[in-house]
Amino acid sequence: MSINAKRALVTGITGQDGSYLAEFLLDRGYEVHGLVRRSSTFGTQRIEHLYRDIHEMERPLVLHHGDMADGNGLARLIREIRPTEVYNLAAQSHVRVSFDQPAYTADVTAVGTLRLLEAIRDFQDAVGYQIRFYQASSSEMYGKVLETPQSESTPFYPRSPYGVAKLYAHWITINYRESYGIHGSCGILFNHESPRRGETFVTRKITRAAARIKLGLQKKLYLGNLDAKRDWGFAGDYVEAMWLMLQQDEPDDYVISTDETHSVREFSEKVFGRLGLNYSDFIEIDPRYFRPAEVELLLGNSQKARKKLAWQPRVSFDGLVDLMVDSDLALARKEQVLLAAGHETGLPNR
Ligand code: NAP
Ligand code: G4F
Repeated sequence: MSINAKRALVTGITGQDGSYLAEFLLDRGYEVHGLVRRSSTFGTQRIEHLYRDIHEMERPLVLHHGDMADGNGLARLIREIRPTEVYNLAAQSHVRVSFDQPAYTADVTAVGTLRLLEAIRDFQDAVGYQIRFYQASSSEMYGKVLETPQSESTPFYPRSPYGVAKLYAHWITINYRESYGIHGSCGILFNHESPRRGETFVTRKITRAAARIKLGLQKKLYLGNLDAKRDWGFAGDYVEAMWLMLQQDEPDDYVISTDETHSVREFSEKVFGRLGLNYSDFIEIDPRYFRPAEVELLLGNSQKARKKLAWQPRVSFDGLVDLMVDSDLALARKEQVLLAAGHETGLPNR
């Protein structure tokens, strides 16, 4: 394989961001390689449309089995693929779950990043060309915020095992940049959502439930803290920022956000309102969804990315609500048809 070809390895390609990034890179002529962990069921729904298209293309999307827990496997893949860019999106990414699985979260999200950096470092030493590396850092690292809005210079105060693991991955990327000249950039991304968002994250949980309630498929929605505030953007806009970071001559760290904040309550009100419903008639509080330590407020300051990368979000808060509600309403309609036809589970293969 030629070094001049644009060849990207994306860990976490089956996730929300991985699927949008794969689309984005394929559109720009990249050969895209994705790391997929083995599962007893199919986990590739979000990229199936891309994978189907490859038979009409010149094999630009290739999936490889691997796991962030397996350093030898990662090193072998780097040697085989010889990527020009690596996007590290793989993580145990659910904050609430990280309180139940702190050691697993640390292994995959923190040490997994170290394993990948080690593989890149060894490869670069042996072959002598530089791989550009993107680390998916998180606004969750700001936790109990020490400054509002949060920028690249705001001190970190993580509030969950996930936040702590992400902070390790963030600093080890900076350390490898400073110690070994790795071209590693960290995107400190604030929450970003889409119709492909996992259904246990709050925005998708709300849009999915509201659409089902509208069609009579569900009666109630159980949530935790409605007062938490987040800076929510659209995932499709945010993957462009990841790519822009790796096109810069010098690696650096950037906050990516909309610079607006809204509460979970406000998001719920908008979603139900758009369906002609009043959220307070359907939402009930379930203490199981509260966290041992909460991040109350996130609000980004993305001026650096806007100036240096010429990046800006295109989808507004209302636009995001519309996108997600429309998509989940269509999904609920399909579910309704399947149920009417006697399928007990509604949507077996969504
Ligand atoms: P996501 O939908 O949860 O996707 C996570 C990806 O990581 C999935 O492809 C998952 O594979 C993979 N993965 C998990 N454990 C793995 C392991 N042990 N080995 C290999 N792959 C593994 O997350 P996302 O929303 O796309 O976020 C992408 C990245 O950005 C994550 O690192 C997340 O922590 C970070 N981030 C997200 C946001 C946000 O608001 N979305 C904000 C800041 C940072 P399976 O499909 O097999 O589960
Ligand atoms: O949607 P969430 O689970 O996202 P959270 O915790 O902010 O984490 C997401 O964004 C991070 C970036 O800051 C990423 F790094 C991370 O990977 C993930 O993508 O929860 C948002 C807020 C929280 O304050 C939570 O307590 O919503 C509150 N919430 C209220 N009820 C709920 C629920 N969250 C969930 N998941 N489920 C509820 O029923």
